[in-house]
Amino acid sequence: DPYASDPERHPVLRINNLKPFNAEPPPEILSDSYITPSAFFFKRNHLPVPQVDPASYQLHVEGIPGGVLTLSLEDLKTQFPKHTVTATLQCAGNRRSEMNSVKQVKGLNWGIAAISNATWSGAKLRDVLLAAGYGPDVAQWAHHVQFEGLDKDVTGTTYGASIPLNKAVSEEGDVLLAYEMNGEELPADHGFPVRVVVPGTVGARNVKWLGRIIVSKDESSSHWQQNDYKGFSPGTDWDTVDFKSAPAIQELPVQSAVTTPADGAVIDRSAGEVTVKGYAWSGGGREVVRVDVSLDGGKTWQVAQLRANDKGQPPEPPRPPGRAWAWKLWELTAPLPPDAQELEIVCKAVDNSYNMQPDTVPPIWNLRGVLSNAWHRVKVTIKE
Ligand code: MTE
Ligand code: MO
Repeated sequence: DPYASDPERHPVLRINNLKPFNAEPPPEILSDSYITPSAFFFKRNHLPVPQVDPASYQLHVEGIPGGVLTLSLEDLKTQFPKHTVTATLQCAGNRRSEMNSVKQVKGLNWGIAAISNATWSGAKLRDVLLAAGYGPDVAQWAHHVQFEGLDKDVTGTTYGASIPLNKAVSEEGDVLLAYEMNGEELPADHGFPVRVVVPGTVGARNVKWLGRIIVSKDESSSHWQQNDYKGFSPGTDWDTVDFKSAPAIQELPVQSAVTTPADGAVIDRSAGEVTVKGYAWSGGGREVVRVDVSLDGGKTWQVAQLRANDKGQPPEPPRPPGRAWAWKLWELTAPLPPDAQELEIVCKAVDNSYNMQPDTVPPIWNLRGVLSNAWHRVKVTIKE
């Protein structure tokens, strides 16, 4: 069993698939803390977790004329300045179950918690590429930076993905070769000893157990870059889909969801009020500037309070424009409407480009169930 050496996991995680391991925390845990503890951070593995010996680990940087740069873990830690970035990771399939309930899609049936927030520390990819000889001459012909994981399928094929070169080399891109998560060495499930963290970019490009970096003219030729993680029209089905016709997902659209109360919860009338909590985030470093909450299915709205810190901790320092990589948690406490027996709680977020979430799923439905970001709706009943 290639999965026999997979690490232990926290029992509270909701398992979507055991081998490979895919799991998300109960939603209310996400809004309990701004920084998601690593044990509760969602886990999305396509393959068995590789066992990597940190003492003999090597990272190869290829594709730049002049040769291959090979770094040990020690080299990565000592030859480059250490940077720390707080960044939210979201799987392209987060909230896929809501698409599934409109019409069947292919993929893991994620709820609303295939998203989490952590602090990541490591070397900047930019610094490593410069050390490998990256310069304006390379920018003439190179367009992408590919990443290969050390996790392999039975045929020996590794997990792989790529990002645009601009994102990788930009001073403002904040792409890390991370060896720490939340102040400790990376857990096995999250890519020990080194993973790429591409802030603002879909989870799939944040390659774990990083083995090779390749500066290239072309995107990664991996299955996950070419024939997966792409968006299509609601009218496209498996007979007509042409994966070459759509770009690989990189930045994700604006997103939010209600983490508590849970769908189907019962609230006592005597409580007099209801507190609604959730998360909101947008891709590409776009900052969430507002979250609107409705208790009546979207007829009337109130503005939620946003928070970018853990209670008792100082708030995250304001991010330069375009570099808001981390989510906002939000909260709204409102009196229970006197006549209602039932509430349909809805949330929607707005980012600083004034992008907003679509109100329903059908117009954004797609056969792979990715990019699911319609208004999130939760029904609760009021007990007299
Ligand atoms: N990297 C490798 N090497 N293998 C993988 O299976 N899964 C990707 C990405 N990086 C994956 C990977 C996907 S689809 C997601 S959503 C994120 O890792 C999940 O990161 P996490 O498990 O740390 O939450
Ligand atoms: Mo993912």
